[in-house]
Amino acid sequence: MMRTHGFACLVAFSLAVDAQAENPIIQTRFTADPAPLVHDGTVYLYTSHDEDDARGFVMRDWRLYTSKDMVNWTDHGAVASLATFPWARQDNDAWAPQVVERGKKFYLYVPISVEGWPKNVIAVAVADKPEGPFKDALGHPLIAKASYNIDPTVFVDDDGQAYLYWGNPEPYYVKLNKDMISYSGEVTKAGPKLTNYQEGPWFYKRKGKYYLAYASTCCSEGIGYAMSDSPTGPWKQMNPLMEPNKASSGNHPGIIDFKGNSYVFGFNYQLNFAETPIHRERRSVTVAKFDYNADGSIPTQPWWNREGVKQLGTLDPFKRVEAETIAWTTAIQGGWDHTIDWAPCLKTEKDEKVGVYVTDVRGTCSIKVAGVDFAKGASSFTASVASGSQGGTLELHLDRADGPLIGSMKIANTGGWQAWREETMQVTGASGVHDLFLIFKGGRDEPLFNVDYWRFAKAEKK
Ligand code: FUB
Repeated sequence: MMRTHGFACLVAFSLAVDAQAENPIIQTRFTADPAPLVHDGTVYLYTSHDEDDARGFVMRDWRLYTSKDMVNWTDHGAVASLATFPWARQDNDAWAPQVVERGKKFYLYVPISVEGWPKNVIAVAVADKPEGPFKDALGHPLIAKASYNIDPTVFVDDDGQAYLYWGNPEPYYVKLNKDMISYSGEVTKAGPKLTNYQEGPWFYKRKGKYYLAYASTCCSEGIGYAMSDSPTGPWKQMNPLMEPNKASSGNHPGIIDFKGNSYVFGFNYQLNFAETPIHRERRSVTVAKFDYNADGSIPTQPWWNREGVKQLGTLDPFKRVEAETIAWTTAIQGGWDHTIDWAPCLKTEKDEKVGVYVTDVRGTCSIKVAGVDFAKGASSFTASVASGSQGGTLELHLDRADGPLIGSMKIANTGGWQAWREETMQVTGASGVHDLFLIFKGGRDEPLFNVDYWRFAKAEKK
């Protein structure tokens, strides 16, 4: 989290590298119901999405963020939406998703609703790549209407049998067929009853043991989990994985192992409460690292912290970096001595031509990219930009928003918001590993300029 600091602190701490991420990990949108998938050295984090003006649940699409280091997250925009399922209700109810991989295809399971009571169904869409686009696999629900049909989670066991669990206020399961879009046998209630089960199951296997983690003990929700020696139970309820917290009515686990570490994702309402004291369904995905006990059980974890998790490795700035790769973004209001925890100052949009880009940047606005390895040095910085306004200034600082300035350039009107062109500035003083802050400066009345991607050039060897 950005702290209040003045220039005295700037001198004292200018060499500090804060490679810690911040929780919540996405600040450009309200996100919930995290569903991480590890594929090819990358975490693909699928989320549901609370609209900016939501009071209760207002949810219309599912979004994807990726990271190789657990700290810098790249926005891939919406990978599916209610329009993917034209036979479903179109104005709301795009709830908790999960994507699993099988046979080089990626299957997205989602709860949505249809006309009439009960309204909840589970649908499946398929894609050739984890980034989508996901297409409706059936043209109708996979799991027919029932009041308990929310929050699907799918796991493919070592013997090839896939299981779909889901449900509120009790978990149900079916065995999926190999095609992943049909099932065999009856819908069955999992048991024996898990007394603290609420919703949001997350089903997986680790070291021969099966786990069913879930949002527990409504409301406030913590995270509970159960273990079993078999994929269909009987389930043994374990200690709470995370106790509920009054600051958050909801929670929703997604659990992975990645690069030798174990992580649990969930959500809190921190960004909502940065904007208003009123509780609204404007949630934000969080992450914590944890360690299993030797017997496979999980010690109770503290509530989501503000610091997030440690970065795994560094980011290479000499390759193209999407501008929507962000460890933290916030408006900087009232000058450097009055930086604040979080206020929105930019958006991301997706476009057929250039993909996702940073847009609608206003005022003084920062993007932190954590743990950037400038190696022996960088000589210049090039960004693809577009502006339909008077433009603004882009400054690059190391370590903090008010850390050493390594370069600055004015971005003028390029002829329109999609009139992209590369602009280059010389940089000095960037070598070794630093957090990089892209600082946008200009007025608040109109957007400054869009940025699609950036990269540094290596300094010539002397
Ligand atoms: O996001 C909508 C619903 O809220 C989810 O489906 C539940 O798990 C809870 O997080």
